Amino acid sequence: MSSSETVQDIFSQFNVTGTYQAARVYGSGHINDTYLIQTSDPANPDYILRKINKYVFKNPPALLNNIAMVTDHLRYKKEQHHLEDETGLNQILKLLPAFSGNYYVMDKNEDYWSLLYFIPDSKTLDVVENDDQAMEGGKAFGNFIRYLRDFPVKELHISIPHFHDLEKRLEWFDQAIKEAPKDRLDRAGDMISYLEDRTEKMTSIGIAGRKGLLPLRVTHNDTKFNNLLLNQSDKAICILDLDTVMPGYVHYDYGDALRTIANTGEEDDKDLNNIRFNLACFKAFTRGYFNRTLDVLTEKEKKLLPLAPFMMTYEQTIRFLTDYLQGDIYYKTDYPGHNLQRTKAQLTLYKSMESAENEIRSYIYSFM
Ligand code: ADP
Ligand code: GN1
Ligand code: MG
Repeated sequence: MSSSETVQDIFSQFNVTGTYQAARVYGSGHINDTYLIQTSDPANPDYILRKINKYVFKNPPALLNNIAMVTDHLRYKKEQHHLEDETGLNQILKLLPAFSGNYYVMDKNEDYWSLLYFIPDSKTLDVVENDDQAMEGGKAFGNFIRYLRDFPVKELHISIPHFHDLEKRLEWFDQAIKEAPKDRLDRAGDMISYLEDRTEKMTSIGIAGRKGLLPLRVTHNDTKFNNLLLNQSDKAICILDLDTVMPGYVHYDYGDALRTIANTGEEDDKDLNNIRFNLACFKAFTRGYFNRTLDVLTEKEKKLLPLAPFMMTYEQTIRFLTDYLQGDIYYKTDYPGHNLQRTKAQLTLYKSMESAENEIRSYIYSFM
């Protein structure tokens, strides 16, 4: 946004009801800039205005078209099957048009902005508080897979190439290691060799996919818990942050959700002692997920599910460490060394998963 252009100016270019009253920065996302726009008359809705990060998303209009197609499909399913009370589908995000007719406004800096209704009386949580919330997460993200299983997946634009392509991410990681300044490399210490020792196992899902052994589905690809809106009674009412909806494997969504939902600590916890893999939340999430997907998934998909939380936590560790080695160019950070702390926290979670590996596998397989 140029200095002369304000959030209010951007908002005024959308064709919606309500008079602008105030704006404030909202949420704890790491990529985009999110604002809550309050309107003056309580009879009118409030709005969420989002500036899409153009360094991360190279083609925002195509990304918004993905969101429009996927949300239209979910709305159609909801009406056709009377799914008003279905977990996660109580509300479906609705992109709002600008006066131009587009689902975006482009500012003078060529940044793209999109607008949604703000869903009132709701909350998002960075850390799960109890098993019931974890189960809601499982049902909601399971329903996402369920009700998009007949969507023509090839019509989706690839918003971020190689997003969950771990083999490619490992190449970028190697490159970052070669080019990193010595002080940053030293601080990564023995984490690098720990990660390198596990590449073969961690890339096996991606390789099975590449061989055509797994169906490409419409996946959310960013199923962390704060991308799920809960109401005040802890019911999951809306799946948020659809920017990364792309073709993918179910393991991305199942695994990435557990990365936050089954973590007793914060994603970037400063006290690593707070971090453990939470088996009770893992089980509750898995029960909810299977409740909505067991009849949808193939045998091969199910067989590989126990690896998914490992793969996604491992991938996130690699991503945070790559960003640290590259000088913090991708994720928003709150302090120097934030990405290093995130790396340590994710690796701690990964190690805790390793000590629960047998229980993870036997619980998942007990449903088959
Ligand atoms: P980011 O890509 O930066 O993570 P999100 O779309 O996840 O952006 O939005 C950030 C936060 O804003 C969410 O975690 C949630 O708390 C809040 N939020 C986003 N959309 C809505 C909405 N339509 N209604 C209410 N809160 C929302
Ligand atoms: C980012 O936008 P946000 O905060 O929901 C990232 C995810 C990471 C996550 C880690 C487009 O998600 O892939 O898993 O941070 N989104 C993108 O917290 O890179
Ligand atoms: Mg988000």
